[in-house]
Amino acid sequence: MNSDATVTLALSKGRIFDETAPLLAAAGIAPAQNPETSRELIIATNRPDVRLVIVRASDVPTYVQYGAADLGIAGKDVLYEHGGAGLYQPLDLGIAACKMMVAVPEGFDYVGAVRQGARLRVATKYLRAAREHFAAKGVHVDLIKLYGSMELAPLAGLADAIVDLVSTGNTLRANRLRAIEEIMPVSARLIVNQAALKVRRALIQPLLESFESAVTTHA
Ligand code: PRT
Ligand code: MG
Repeated sequence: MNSDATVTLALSKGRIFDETAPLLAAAGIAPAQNPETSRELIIATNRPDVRLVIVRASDVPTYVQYGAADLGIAGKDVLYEHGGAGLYQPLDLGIAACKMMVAVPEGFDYVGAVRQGARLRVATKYLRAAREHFAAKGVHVDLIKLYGSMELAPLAGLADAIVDLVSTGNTLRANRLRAIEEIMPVSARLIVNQAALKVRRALIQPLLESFESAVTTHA
């Protein structure tokens, strides 16, 4: 864990940072640099006791789990795959909202294939959520792990179906896919290292409270 006088918050660039910025402002935290344009990965703030570390979205829970960051902001999709060990999840921030869904090509008879007990090939970066979803429904699947552009997999003949996040639905439509089942609603959560919360409660607790009131007033 880092020094007792500083709190480190792990964030990813892009939509998480964009949608967190108003919550940081409401908590009186102003980043010294814009992580979207800066090459620095550790970003100071106007508050000497708060700094940001900029990491890949899927790495946020890992930084917080091991105490390299005290707090972090991560999507429920990412937290579900991580498993949540060592993490306290006190607050749904309600930002970066979308749904994790199963999608298939427009012409694909998913219901018919399932009824016949076909073994479906499903491409996804969300192996755990997908495995549990299909197991609960008794659908036989071979999961294919991808790291990006799941939408391409059915078009290129790699898979029959995908599990991916959907917000506007534009990406699915542009690739002639349709969403057929919702796996879970997704939004970003505040996560806290359990040990850090005990050791640095005096610093962390007020931050939790200002995030909480920022969320309630923005909601
Ligand atoms: O980009 P990188 O591989 O580093 O990581 P990442 O893609 O996980 O990060 P980022 O910044 O893209 O997403 C961070 C978090 O935002 C995710 O973990 C989700 O919790 C949340 N989020 C909310 C989304 C979306 N909405 C979303 N629509 N993440 C991704 N998408 C993608 C989706 O995968 C699909 O490709 O947007 C596309 C669909 O969008 P629509 O609007 O066309 O439906
Ligand atoms: Mg991305």
